[in-house]
Amino acid sequence: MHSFKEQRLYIDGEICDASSGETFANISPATGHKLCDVQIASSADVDRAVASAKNAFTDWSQLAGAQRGRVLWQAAQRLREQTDDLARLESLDTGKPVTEARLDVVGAAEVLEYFAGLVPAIHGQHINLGQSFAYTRREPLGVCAGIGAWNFPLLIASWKIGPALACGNTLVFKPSELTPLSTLRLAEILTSAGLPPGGLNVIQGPGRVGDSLIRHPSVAKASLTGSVATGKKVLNALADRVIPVTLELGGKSPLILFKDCNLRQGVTGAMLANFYCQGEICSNGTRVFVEDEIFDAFIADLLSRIRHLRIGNPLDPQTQMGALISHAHKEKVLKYIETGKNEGAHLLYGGQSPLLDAPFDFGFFLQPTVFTDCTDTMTIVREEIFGPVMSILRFKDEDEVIARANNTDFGLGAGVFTQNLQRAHRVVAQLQAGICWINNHNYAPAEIPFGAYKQSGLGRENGTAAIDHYTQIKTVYVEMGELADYP
Ligand code: TXE
Repeated sequence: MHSFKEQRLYIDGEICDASSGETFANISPATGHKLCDVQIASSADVDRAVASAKNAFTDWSQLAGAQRGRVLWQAAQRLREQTDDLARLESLDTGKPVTEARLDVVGAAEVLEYFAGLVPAIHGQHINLGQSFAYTRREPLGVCAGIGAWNFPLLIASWKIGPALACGNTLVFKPSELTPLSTLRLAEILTSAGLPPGGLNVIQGPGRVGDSLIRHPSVAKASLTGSVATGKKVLNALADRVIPVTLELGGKSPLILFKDCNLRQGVTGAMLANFYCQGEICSNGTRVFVEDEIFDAFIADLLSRIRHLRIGNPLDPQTQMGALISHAHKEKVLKYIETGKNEGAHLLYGGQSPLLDAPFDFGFFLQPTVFTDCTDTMTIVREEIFGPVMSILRFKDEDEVIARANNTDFGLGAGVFTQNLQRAHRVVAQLQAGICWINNHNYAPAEIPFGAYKQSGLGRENGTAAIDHYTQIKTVYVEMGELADYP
């Protein structure tokens, strides 16, 4: 059985004790056993973390961009060197398959490399006004607060830490209380790569710790990945001080398979969009719209492949589906499955805990689950489940499916599978989603902006768009003529 020593906070370039005297238990999703206790930050610890980041900001923000880039690049190389170790840690903490966790570590390194390369290109504009002129300076914001979710702890942290540090900000980060481990390691790596003490501080604890962090008067920006409900609370909390915010929230994304798609690819896309990471992905295509003519063939291919998904020990490189994050979350997903049945959807596959040997018999595993005979008004079709539950819906024509796909308050992702080039672009142009995929789903490399329409979020992460959200523009007007006498 795996266990770790009690985990602490990371402030001012070193691991340190919290002053609250309180801890919480960090549970292994795969076995239900305790991995370790984690110290909870007190409000004095939050103060200390923010003060340290504020102190570090003065020097860090004034470094030449290329110097900041070198630190990020170095950190990325150390992440790469420690891929096996970090992937194992992330897999133990999240319950996800270690092969997927490896891709997360590499993805985090790629994000830091991307922003390392981008730093020297962060600049303002020169605006010619005839005789006079103006210019803009892109200035950092100050101390940023990052708050993470539990599905991609390391990747989510790097999506916030990479651009924030590149732009000259410093950060205090609170990982999800369900996955506290990997961000501490990332902080140590950044320090060893040359980030000055206080450049990144990590505090631990439940939502109330995140709340006191974002409300701290010295915090200049907040970035949250989490549920829509928490996003609304964060927006409200920041309204008083009118500070900028980036929100990556939940979704109920449509994935549309037209009759002219490559069906084998479409089924692969639908499976990845529902069962990768046990279905715990905000942009998952959980409303799978299949055109009438290919419906039966789609179901046949899906059923022939779904039974081969290997569920079990997340540390086994053969495993393709691990455990859900917690007992409470699994119960929530099971409740949705019951609701689906009660509201008249047909449970085509799964819906139960797989039979696994000890020690995984106490883990939070769930079979991949598929519903057919779904309607747009059913709870399982409207609400985000955040588990391996696919709802399949039939459609007859393009206009109909676009209207149905858009009929939701969420607006994070959307996928379209078709081999008709004009149809693909015509349809995505009408979909109300921040990120659309043609003949793929969920792929999000560092180079492309990721974010949402409607209630799924605000702002963009990654791509050059992220720079806009971690800098503020100062306009400087320069008078080159003489002011006329007044009065
Ligand atoms: O999220 P929470 P949870 C969605 C998904 C999932 C649901 C619940 O629908 O079922 O969220 O997951 C911190 N002020 N996503 O419970 O509660 C909290 O401590 C400041 C989508 O983990 O929103 C944690 O660090 N911070 C998501 C983080 O916010 C607060 C991935 C997220 O917690 C806070 C994961 C407060 N008032 C879940 N309350 C995605 N978009 O990928 C909580 N927190």
